[in-house]
Amino acid sequence: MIRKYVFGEPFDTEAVVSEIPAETGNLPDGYFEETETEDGHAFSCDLGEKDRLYGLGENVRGINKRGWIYEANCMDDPGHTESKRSLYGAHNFLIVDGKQRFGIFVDAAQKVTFDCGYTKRDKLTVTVSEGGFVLYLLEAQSLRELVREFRSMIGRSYIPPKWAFGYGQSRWGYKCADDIRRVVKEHREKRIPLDAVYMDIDYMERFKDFTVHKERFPDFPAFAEEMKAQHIHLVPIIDAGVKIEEGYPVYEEGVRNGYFCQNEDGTYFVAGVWPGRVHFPDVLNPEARRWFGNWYRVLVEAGIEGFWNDMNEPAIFYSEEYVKKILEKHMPYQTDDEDTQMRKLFELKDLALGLANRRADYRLFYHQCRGQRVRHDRVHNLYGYNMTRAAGEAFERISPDKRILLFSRSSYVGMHRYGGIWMGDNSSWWSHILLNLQMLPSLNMCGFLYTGADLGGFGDDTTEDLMLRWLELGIFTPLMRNHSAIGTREQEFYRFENTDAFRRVIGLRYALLPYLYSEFMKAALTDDLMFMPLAFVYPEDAFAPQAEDQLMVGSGLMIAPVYRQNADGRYVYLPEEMKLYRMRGRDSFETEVLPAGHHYVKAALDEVLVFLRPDHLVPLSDGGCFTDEVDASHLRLLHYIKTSASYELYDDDGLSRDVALAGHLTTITADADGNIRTSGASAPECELI
Ligand code: MIG
Repeated sequence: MIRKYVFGEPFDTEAVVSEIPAETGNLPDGYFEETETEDGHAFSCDLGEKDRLYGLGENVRGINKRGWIYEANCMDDPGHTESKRSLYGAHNFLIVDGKQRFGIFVDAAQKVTFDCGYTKRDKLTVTVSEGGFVLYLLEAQSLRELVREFRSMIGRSYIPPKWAFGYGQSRWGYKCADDIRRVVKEHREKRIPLDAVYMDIDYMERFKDFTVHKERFPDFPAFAEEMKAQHIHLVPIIDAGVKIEEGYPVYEEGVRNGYFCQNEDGTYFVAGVWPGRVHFPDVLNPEARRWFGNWYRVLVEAGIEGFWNDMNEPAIFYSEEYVKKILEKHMPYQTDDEDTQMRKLFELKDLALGLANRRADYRLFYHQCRGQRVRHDRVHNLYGYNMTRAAGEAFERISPDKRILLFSRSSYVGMHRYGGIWMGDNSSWWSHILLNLQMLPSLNMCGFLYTGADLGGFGDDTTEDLMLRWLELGIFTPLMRNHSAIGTREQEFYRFENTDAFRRVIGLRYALLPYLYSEFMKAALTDDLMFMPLAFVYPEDAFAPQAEDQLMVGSGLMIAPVYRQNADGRYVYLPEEMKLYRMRGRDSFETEVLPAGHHYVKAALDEVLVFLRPDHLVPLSDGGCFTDEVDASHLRLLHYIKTSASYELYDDDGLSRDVALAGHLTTITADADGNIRTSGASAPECELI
C-alpha cells in the first residue's frame, strides 16, 4: 500500500513515474509527529529498541542505518570517512523494520536530514529544509516486497549493454592513444580479461566537453575502431562544467540560447572547475537538457558506446563572485600596517581553504524550469540526475536500437532509469571494501542496480593483497572497474607479482557472467534487488541482521569476502546449511557442506568464498578474455541438490533496448541423481561439477 502526502508546493523531481493520488487528510495516526523547526519541516516517529533502518542508498556506515545522522545533500567529497553525513547522491528511501514495518520516500529536491536515532536513540526524525516536498508512505508484507513496491513506483532501472559487465581498466593519468594501447596490450598478452578502457579528463582538449585532444589522439574514430577490433570499448568521461572560450561551439550555443545557469541579474554564473572558468548547463530546463544531451552524439558518431558523467553535484572549485569578494576585502598588501597585513593573510588562508563546494555558492545561481526560475540550492540534489538524464534521453534518440553504457557520480532517485552510478572517490583502505559491500544492497533498494566502486581504491597507494581481496568482491558487482587517482601507486593487475592470481579470480567473473547477467536482468525487470542483506532473505533468523559483512547475490549465492589485511579467512554466518565452493578460479576449487551457524572459514589470498543455498544451481560458462567470447551454450553447474534444484537463466543479445523476460528464459533443472533437463528459450549443454 502506498500513500502520498503533499507538503507546500514541491518542485516536481519526476522521480516517481506512477500516478498516485495524494491523500487529503493529515498523516495517519501512529506514524509521525510533525513540527516546524528552524531547519525546516520535521516529522519524527518512535523506534523500538530493536528496530532496524534500511536504505538511503549511497552513504557511509553499515547496512542498518540506525545510530547516525545522514543528509541528502550531494557533495563532491573524496573523504569517505565515518564522520560524513552525505556523499555524492541523494537517495531518500528509508525502511523502518521492527514492531512496525514501513518505508518512506521523501521526494524533495532540497536538503533533507535523516536523524536515524542519532540525537535520541529511540527517535527517527526527518527534517526537510525550506520548500515543499512529497512524502510517500509504503507498507508491505516483507522487506523485499516493500522494496518492490517502491521500485515499481519509480520505474525500471537502467540496463547497460552486456559488455559493461566485463572488466574495465581506468586511471586518471592515461593521456594518449599509446597509453591506452599499452594497457590493452598488457592485458591481452597476459590473458587478463578486459572489455573496456576508461578515458579520464586528459583525453579532452583543455578539459572541454565533447572535444578530443588532437595531438594525443590524432585520428580518434580510427582509434576507436582499432580498439573495437580487439573487443575493447572506450568509455570517456564528461564533466558538468562547460569551458568559457570564444569559438568553442558548446559554449557559444549555450550562451546564445540561454542554456546556462544564471546569476540573479541574468548574467551567466561562473565557476572554476578543471577547464578553468565554466558555465553550468541548465539541465533542469528541458530544452537545455535536450541540447546538452545532443552533444554526446559527437562522440557516439566517433564510435563511442559508453560514458561516465563526473563533477555533477555540481562540484565547484571556486565561484568567481566569491573569489572577487574575498580578494577585495582581505587582500593583505592593500595596507601598510604589518599587524593588519598579518591578520588579513590569515583570514585569506582560511577563506581559501573553504572555497570549494560552498553551500553559499549554491544560492548564487538559478535554473529555468517549467516557466519558473528556481534558485539552485532548492533543487541542488537534482543536478547530476538531470545531467545524466540529458545523456540518457539523448541516447534514446541517437541510438534507438543499441544500449549505451552510462553512469554518473551524482544522482537522485529517478536517475536510476537513465544510468548507473559508481561510488566515487574512495581510498585504498581495507575498510572501503566493506563500505563497497554495504552500499550495494542500500543502492539496490533505491533503484540503482548498475553500480560498483573503484576497485583497489581511488585515493592513496594500494597494495597487491588489497587489490586482490577487493577484486574478490568486485567480480560480483555489475560495474567492475579498476580506477585510481593520478599520483597514486599504479594498480593495473599486470603491475603486481602474482598476475596469475588476478587472472584466475577475474576469470571467475567471466565464468559467472551468465549467472550475474541473469540475476541483474531479473532484478531490473521485476523491480527486485540483486544484492540482498541476509535479513531480507531470512526474515525469521534472529542473527541475520547482524551479518552485515555478507550478502546474498541473486537467487542462489551468498558471498562473504575477506576485507582485513593478513587474514587467512574470516567468520561467516550461515542462516541455513550451505555448500561452500572455495574457488581459486573457474577450474580450481574444493567444496564442503557446512551446517547452519557460525564458522571460521579459511580463505587464502587467492581464494573466493562462494556459498550455495540448498536446492540451487549456479551456472558457470567457460569464461573468456572479453564478454563476446563468453559462450552460454555450454554451462557447468555449481550445485547443491538435496531433492531437486532449478535455475532460471536469462539471456539476450546484450545490446537491444527491447528487453523482457518473455522469450529469454531457460529453466535448468537437476535432480539428486544428476539428471539435468532444460526447457525454454535456449538449450544449453549442462554438466554438474
Ligand atoms: O577533481 O577526472 O571522481 O574518478 O578520476 C577530480 C578526474 C575529478 C573525480 C572523479 C574521479 C576522476 C577525477 N575526478
